[in-house]
Amino acid sequence: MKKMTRQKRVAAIHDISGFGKCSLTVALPILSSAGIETSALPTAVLSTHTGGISGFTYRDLTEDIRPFTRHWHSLGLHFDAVYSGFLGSFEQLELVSEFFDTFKTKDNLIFVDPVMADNGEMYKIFTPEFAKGMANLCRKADIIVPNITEAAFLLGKTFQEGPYTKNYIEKMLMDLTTLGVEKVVLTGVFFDDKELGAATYDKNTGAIDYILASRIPGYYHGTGDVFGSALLAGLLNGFNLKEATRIAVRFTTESISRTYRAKTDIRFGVDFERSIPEFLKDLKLV
Ligand code: PXL
Repeated sequence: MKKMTRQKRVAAIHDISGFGKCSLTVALPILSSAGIETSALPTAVLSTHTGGISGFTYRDLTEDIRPFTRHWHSLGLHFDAVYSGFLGSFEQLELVSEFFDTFKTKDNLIFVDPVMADNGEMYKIFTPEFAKGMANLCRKADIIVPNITEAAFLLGKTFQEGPYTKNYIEKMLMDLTTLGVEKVVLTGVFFDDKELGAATYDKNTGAIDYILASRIPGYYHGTGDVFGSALLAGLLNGFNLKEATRIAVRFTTESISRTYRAKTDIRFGVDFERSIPEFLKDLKLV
């Protein structure tokens, strides 16, 4: 058991997709289970996510973002981290940037997952122009967690299919820090067809680390959000970048592996819920 410390608080800025396990329906339970108070700023309400499911509803909440920001500011709230994910428009990027300006402090963490693309393609609601706006938002972050496709779009480069070389990944990590961020965690890294995982770079220490795990076949929806939420939970529980990434890779891989064995529809998200007990052990919370 860890000794009692002040409870950490996160502002999570994502959409809420009712079904399909991603964004807020993933961030809230994962961060809460790790003992972190999580305030939610929903950017849109959808019946499901947009990844391979048609007919979803989409209620945009752009108009509510500034009033949320002002109200929370008027309450004098402090956040140990601000975690942004899926944002639906340029206007939302602008408003979230304002949120960062309002709540940034000397020692809190602005954590941006530049959700917009995977497998070499932008998600269908985004244009390549959107990547420029997202790159601007990343400039305000302390840590960003793109997958390789998102990293290519952020850098204005053509997506390259894997397997990758260490040179390629390390150049990408360095290039991403030219956006002004201190820490980068790149996901979807692989050097052969057996393993897949993440590469981390901390500009302050110069350390680059690879955390790979056995590859499980299939592309499972929402795993970026599972990974990002677990990584943030690790960082806020005092683990360094490499250790927190290791915990997040393990949590995500276990969740995918259980879902693979259950043969669930890959669009319906992963069974991360039943990985929580092991996750809490890894975090040394139980
Ligand atoms: O997991 C990323 C995500 C979040 N929210 C919505 C999405 C996606 C990815 O497709 O569609 C609505």
